[in-house]
Amino acid sequence: KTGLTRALSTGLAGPQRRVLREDVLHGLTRTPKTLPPKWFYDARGSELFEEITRLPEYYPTRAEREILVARAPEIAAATEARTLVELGSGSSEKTRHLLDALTDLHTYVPVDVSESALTGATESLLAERPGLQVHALIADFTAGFALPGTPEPRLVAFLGGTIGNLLPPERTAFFASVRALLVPGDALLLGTDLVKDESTLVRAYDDAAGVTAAFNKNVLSVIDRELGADFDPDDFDHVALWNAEHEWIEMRLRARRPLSVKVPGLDLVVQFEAGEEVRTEVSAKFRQDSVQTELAGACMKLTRWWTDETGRFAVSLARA
Ligand code: AVJ
Repeated sequence: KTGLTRALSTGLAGPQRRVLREDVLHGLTRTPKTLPPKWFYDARGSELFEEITRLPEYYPTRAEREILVARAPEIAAATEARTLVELGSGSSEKTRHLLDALTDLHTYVPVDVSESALTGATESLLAERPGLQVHALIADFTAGFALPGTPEPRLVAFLGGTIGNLLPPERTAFFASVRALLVPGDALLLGTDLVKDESTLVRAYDDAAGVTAAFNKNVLSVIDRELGADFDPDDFDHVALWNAEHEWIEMRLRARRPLSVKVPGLDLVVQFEAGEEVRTEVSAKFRQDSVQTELAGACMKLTRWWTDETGRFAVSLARA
């Protein structure tokens, strides 16, 4: 039996819709305009992301999988985890390598904002691992959250490089709330994409097949559906660029012409000048010293650092 808190539905439930309204109102009335990346992931957006992970240009998923396959036994030996909490679990595909290696595992807690991704992942896991307790949580872990009481030691995994989608102050708050979940013996397993040459990075976020462009524009469809807006995704171009100062990739949507977009759910009309951009995502890239410094800032110690063969991506283990 899973802990899914409510049945499947196509739209957002009350509290989530309220947060979307606040995010869109705040983001589209400021200069420059922004939208938070978490709203990419409705059912369609989650599918598009899965498609991105199979693109030749998008290396992070394969690089991280290589690390997990090679290091899962070491991770299991180092943590002896009885509970695995996975933040932003998505389809939980990469988690299988961990689950297979964690022989003492009693409970798996996938946490995600995407209900559709959670439901699918949970159902297939229950079939594969009978006896494993699964408590799926639909939650925005960037907002801070509590965990069900589960056996220790616990391993909190935050993989995929999703930490890079948080802005620096959000990362600080996130690491503090993770630290607050950990008791002695627990650990954090963190996946981070690494700084590398600009063209490799930009191609990973601007693929030839246009899947990332469709993923980026999907946030407009979410706002259309949930808030009754009349965004036409064809009015925008997908932009991916490397911000060398902050060492992050930015995705933006650039208006092709002057636009006036109605958002009835917010009683709002949003004006765009031709060429005006909305920043929809940052994806920060890290170095070993920046990871270590950020963990230390939240009173955690980096205890292991693994990269793939070519040094594109890292998985870290940290302790309270
Ligand atoms: C896996 C969520 C971190 O930032 O690389 C993929 C999301 N955005 N292509 C990333 C994403 C554009 C992805 N995360």
